[in-house]
Amino acid sequence: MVQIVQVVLSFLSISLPWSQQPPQPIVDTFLGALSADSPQSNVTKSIAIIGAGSGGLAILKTLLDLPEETRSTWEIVLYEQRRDVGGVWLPDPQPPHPPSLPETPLYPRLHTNTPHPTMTYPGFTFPPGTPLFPSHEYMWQYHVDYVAHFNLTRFIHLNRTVLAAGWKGSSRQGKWVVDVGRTDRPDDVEQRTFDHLIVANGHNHYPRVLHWSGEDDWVGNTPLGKPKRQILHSIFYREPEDYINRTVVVVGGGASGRDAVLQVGALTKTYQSLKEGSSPPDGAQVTVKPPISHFTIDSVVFTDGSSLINVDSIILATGYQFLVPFLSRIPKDSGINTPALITSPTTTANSTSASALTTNLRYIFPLYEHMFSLSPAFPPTALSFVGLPVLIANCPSDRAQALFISHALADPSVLPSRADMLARLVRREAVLSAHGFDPYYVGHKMLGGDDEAQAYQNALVRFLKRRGRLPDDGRDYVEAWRVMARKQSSVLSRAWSRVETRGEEATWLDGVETEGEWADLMFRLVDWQTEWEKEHGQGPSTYA
Ligand SMILES: Cc1cc2nc3c(=O)[nH]c(=O)nc-3n(C[C@H](O)[C@H](O)[C@H](O)COP(=O)(O)OP(=O)(O)OC[C@H]3O[C@@H](n4cnc5c(N)ncnc54)[C@H](O)[C@@H]3O)c2cc1C
Ligand SMILES: *[C@@H]1O[C@H](CO)[C@@H](O)[C@H](O)[C@H]1NC(C)=O
Ligand SMILES: *[C@@H]1O[C@H](CO)[C@@H](O)[C@H](O)[C@H]1NC(C)=O
Ligand SMILES: *[C@@H]1O[C@H](CO)[C@@H](O)[C@H](O)[C@H]1NC(C)=O
Ligand SMILES: *[C@@H]1O[C@H](CO)[C@@H](O)[C@H](O)[C@H]1NC(C)=O
Ligand SMILES: CC(=O)N[C@H]1CO[C@H](CO)[C@@H](O)[C@@H]1O
Repeated sequence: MVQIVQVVLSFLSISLPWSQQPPQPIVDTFLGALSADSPQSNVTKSIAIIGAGSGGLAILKTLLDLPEETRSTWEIVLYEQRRDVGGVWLPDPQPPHPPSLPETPLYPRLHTNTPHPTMTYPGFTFPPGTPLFPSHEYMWQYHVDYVAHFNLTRFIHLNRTVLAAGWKGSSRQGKWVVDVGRTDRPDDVEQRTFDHLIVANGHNHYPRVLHWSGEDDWVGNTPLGKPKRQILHSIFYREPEDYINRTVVVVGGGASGRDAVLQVGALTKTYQSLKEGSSPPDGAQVTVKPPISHFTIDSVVFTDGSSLINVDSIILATGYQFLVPFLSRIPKDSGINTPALITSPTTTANSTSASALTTNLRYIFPLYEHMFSLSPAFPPTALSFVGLPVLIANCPSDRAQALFISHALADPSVLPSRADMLARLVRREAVLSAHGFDPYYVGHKMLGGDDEAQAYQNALVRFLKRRGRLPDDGRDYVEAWRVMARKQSSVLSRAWSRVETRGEEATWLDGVETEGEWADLMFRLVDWQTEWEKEHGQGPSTYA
């Protein structure tokens, strides 16, 4: 019996898109024939993943990890609009031309702000010799290596944009109708149906742009002989040299704002406009200003009444918006008349009252555990999201979410009832409110920092272990060394700067290959740096 099943399965694997062998073109021709609604099809479940960044790759790999007998008749397709995998880590082919949005906010001098062993999918390390705080090229290569190592290529359809996706059916059953466009032939749109959509479209693509009164007059009034005034979001930021001879105000103190002031501040007169309670990063050559109040024709005025008349550039490091344009559009000729996602910045709906999935640009709701749609329009497993949490190490969190989603797709009964999921979400929101936070403003941010982020991932995986879906080794999902290294991230950053200053990278990295060895390296570096700082004090300026 077992043998027959295996023979049948290996036969299936020759002709189905998840076959081990075959090159992309063959996969493409089979797709048409195998669409889930074709009568000869043996596909029991069809799943479309949107996006080949950290999140999309994690869910693709994790679905494939399900037991062969569970997923052998599933069709899994990943659509990625860009020319390659890697999401934000894949550089743009050319410099941005505002106002057209670039494909990624990536800038040439980007290094990770956390040590790479903490940024990995568990069990899949960066290659030996990788600097502890690598430049972005290593991050992109890591994603490419992941795809190659786990044989993901044949599921990934590059240069394919999901243009619109609508739900045809009821709150209990139905299908997604999806329009997929080709990047190279925009008029060539294929329509497909799927049982499940998994959205991993990233959330660093739609800038949050602030506006102030008087800004247009200020921009239009460049004094004679001065560089042309500009207000640009940090998504357009590339090289600090672009700002030489300009006086710059960077608005915002998040990761993008910190990098911008460190890089631009070293070359030109730079101000950082910050909310009360924020401070500039260590080592930045900037003057702090409060938030901007408004512009006059020749000056930037701040909320404390002070103003600057010599400013040439404003960099808005003001973050990004949660948008999923293709879910807010209806597929052509589909007979569907309600978009799956309502985009409404001023909505007064809440998770209980919302009649549809809604984004207010900061928060997509109602979602169970930042993943499953609780929209009354379709079943919770019909639509899920990977990668929405903010202030979290993405790859490990994407993998924890992916485990949860995979098992829920394999067996929806693993999920609590819709009413229980909604009750849990409402409870989470109530707890935030009770602590003085507006849950509709906080959105998917892990306010509690690493503690909350790790508890979140541990809970997802523990849930699956308790229900027998994963073997229970009695350990937390987030490994003790990862917890330590996230806590000591800034000590590690100072340690690594000191290693670099001393030119000792090769010595430290020698023989470091396995996950355990990377963990050990970080423990040794923390001890080494802590010891040194006891004697010499902190700070990069004292290393030499
Ligand atoms: C400048 C910058 C620096 C960062 N630095 C760090 C860091 O140091 N440490 C850290 O932990 N995190 C960092 N991050 C966070 C980073 O975004 C995540 O680590 C992670 O890589 C995001 O992966 P993702 O898959 O969620 O999204 P993305 O990487 O954005 O991938 C989404 C993919 O979906 C595709 N897509 C979107 N819409 C469609 C569509 N309609 N059809 C087809 N494809 C579509 C996009 O083309 C993209 O490839 C940084 C982010 C930025 C922007
Ligand atoms: C995707 O498009 C790029 C051009 O933008 C092209 O070079 C590449 O070959 C295409 N890849 C696939 C798999 O179609
Ligand atoms: C990937 O495919 C190769 C060759 O088909 C195979 O040897 C290898 O075991 C596969 N790797 C994984 C992780 O499945
Ligand atoms: C900056 O200004 C100096 C002095 O006016 C000029 O020599 C130099 O070329 C300028 N540099 C750039 C990059 O514009
Ligand atoms: C959600 O909205 C409904 C309808 O406006 C309201 O009755 C309810 O109190 C709101 N719930 C919360 C938690 O604010
Ligand atoms: C390719 C393949 O295995 N096709 C099978 C699909 O399912 C029908 C019956 O459900 C079989 O007769 C086919 O052989």
